[in-house]
Amino acid sequence: MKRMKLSFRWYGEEDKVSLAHIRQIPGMHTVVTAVYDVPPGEVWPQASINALKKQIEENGLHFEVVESIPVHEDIKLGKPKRDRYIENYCENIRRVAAAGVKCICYNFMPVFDWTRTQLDHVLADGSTSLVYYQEQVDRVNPLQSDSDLTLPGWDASYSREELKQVVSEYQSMTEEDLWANLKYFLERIIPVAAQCEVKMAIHEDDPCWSIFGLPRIITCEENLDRFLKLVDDPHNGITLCTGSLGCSCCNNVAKMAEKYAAMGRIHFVHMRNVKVLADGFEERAHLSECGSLDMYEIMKALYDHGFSGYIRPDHGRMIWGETGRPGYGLYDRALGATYLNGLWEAIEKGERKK
Ligand SMILES: [Mn+2]
Repeated sequence: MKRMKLSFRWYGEEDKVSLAHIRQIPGMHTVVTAVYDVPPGEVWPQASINALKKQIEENGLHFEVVESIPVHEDIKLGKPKRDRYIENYCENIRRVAAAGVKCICYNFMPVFDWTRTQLDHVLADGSTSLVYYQEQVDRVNPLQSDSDLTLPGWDASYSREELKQVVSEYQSMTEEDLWANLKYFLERIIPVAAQCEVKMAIHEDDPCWSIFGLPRIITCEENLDRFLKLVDDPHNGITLCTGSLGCSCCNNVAKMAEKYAAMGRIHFVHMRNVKVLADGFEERAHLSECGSLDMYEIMKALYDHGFSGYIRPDHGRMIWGETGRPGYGLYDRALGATYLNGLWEAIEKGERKK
């Protein structure tokens, strides 16, 4: 019987959420983590990878998914040094594969990873969540160094001047340039992933539209179709992030789940719900009625098309007085995990009775 493998993101020793707690979530299979103390573009020490594996396995869990191996900006920009960084990337694939990793999540967003305008917006029930209001984003100009506005989630590893520098390097780059650089990267890493039997799973851009004039391409069905054809190999797949795609009402996430699961190209799923607003979105509890996404329809699509990859509850709210890394507390994500288990069991048993 094909079955999803439930997973949970963990930020290592620094994480306030412990492996001892994660293992108590019913049905938990895999811990999703990474080596976080090596700068992007460099090779991860095998000892660090093996230490993660050991700790996770000592807690009765598996270490089969890495999120993320970051892609150096020089690769996205197509700069001369990219070949060296791509070779390091390939070496990281080999090293995590040697430790038993089966799936690697990564993204190809210029400069900024996920972007939000507030990380502790108070919802009606007193919980807090991450929100994105376009009108606030539009007031920020990363090229203006005297601007005192910053957004949470911005990479603290850049100083304001460095940020200005790297953003300006993208100013002359078109979406087509970014596609070409992505293709160049995939053509070199996918054969290595295939050899190591590792599934590469690109994460969609979050939110799935251009911000600050930077090109963004992993945003919609048309572009995901194009992405999968760049290197048409089952090892070149996607992380279906329901919240990243679902914050645009142009994306029909259940339809995309159905299509790409049927193609065998969804290797990892991030399940979270968002409430789409006229001018942005708010992250909400996982339950369908709390947001704009029909979580049942998405799970049903995955089930119907034989999904047997990894799935994890994505960002959760902060509830019950918990403090910690925004989006990555224990309680609401554990509720999300239990909800995913419930959906799957109900769908599976309902289908068996037919
Ligand atoms: Mn995600």
